[in-house]
Amino acid sequence: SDYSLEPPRHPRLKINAKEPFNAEPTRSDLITSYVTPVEFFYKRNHGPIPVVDDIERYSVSLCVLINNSKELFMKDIWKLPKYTVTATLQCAGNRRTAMSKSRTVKGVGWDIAAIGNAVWGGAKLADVLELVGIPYLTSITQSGGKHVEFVSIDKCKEENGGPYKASIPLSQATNPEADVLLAYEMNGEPLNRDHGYPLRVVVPGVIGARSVKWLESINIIADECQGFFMQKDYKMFPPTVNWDNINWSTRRSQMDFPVQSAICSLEDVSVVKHGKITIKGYAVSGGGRGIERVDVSVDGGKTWVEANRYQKTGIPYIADDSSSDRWAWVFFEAEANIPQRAEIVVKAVDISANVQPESIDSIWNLRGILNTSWHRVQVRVGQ
Ligand code: MTE
Ligand code: MO
Repeated sequence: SDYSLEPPRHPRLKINAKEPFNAEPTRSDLITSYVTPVEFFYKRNHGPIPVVDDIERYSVSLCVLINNSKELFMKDIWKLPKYTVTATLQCAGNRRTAMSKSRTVKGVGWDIAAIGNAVWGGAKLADVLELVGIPYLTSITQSGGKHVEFVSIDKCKEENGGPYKASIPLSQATNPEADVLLAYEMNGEPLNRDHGYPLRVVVPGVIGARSVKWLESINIIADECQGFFMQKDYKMFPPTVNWDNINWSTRRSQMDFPVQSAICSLEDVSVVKHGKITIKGYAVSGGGRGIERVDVSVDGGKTWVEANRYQKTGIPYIADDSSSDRWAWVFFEAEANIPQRAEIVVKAVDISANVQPESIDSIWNLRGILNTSWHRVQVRVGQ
């Protein structure tokens, strides 16, 4: 593996691991805009960033049956109707550092910014599959295909030097409403190398791990992808499971992410001026479930007030409204007078009335994924 050809990155990113490169923006950089600037979008890699320098020759092989594959060039993909989908990508490991403070977990440490919201541009996977004879809303092909596997051109050590890969159900891939994209643009610009140039998958509402970057091939297969990141990682275990008694096959590959929120206008411990403070952050849920409510407490969770929610500045957010972005986070904002010292807490509720769990211990798991416990910060009034 070779890290001599890594792209340039913004100096203000916080580097959690250098090789492979894993970095997140500061809390305040994360909430400066609803659409996360590419330079402040978290970067989560498992190997060196591949170099694709001949875009004319680059192609993705689409394999419907063994011995029946079609090469798709960028010009073929550019010809399909172009969609833009505003979708939040969140790593399952977001907020892992806090979980590891409760009990040690394995994995790259992340604060609360392994998440970002972008306007992805590209072709719908459902349209690409239609090109090769798989109609919309197919859950099983004639030859028994039920999953769509995405294989990358990168190389990672977890796959013993092989490529990163993942799969999603065929029913989701062929559902145009699921908005699964083969994206070539991010925020109106061609994807950059860190985020999957020239072509990546974006699976809205699902943990970031399934949005495979730097596509090499797409395969219709009978069973779920057997790669490391589907079978030996990114699964949610109960708190009793440890590295001696783990049985990976007993659990599902995580797909949708649960309801999440975090305060970004304050650090874990902050000193603030006397008077009113503004509490700001993000809330999002998986599976296209909108955010119904965001509750903020300034007394450690004894009493709560409801925060204002918005996507576009100035317009109150209403879940499921035709003007809201279904796959995207909401920003929340609340003002509060705080006593000398306070523990500020946030929790969100999605449209299915799913709520975030109060404690980390109740959801602790050995890989430290899906830490969606109430987010707490401490403030003290100073000068
Ligand atoms: N795709 C490839 N090929 N290699 C990777 O290491 N990481 C995955 C996913 N797709 C990964 C990948 C994970 S775990 C996440 S969270 C997202 O990409 C991160 O996407 P980003 O770096 O564009 O934010
Ligand atoms: Mo991830």
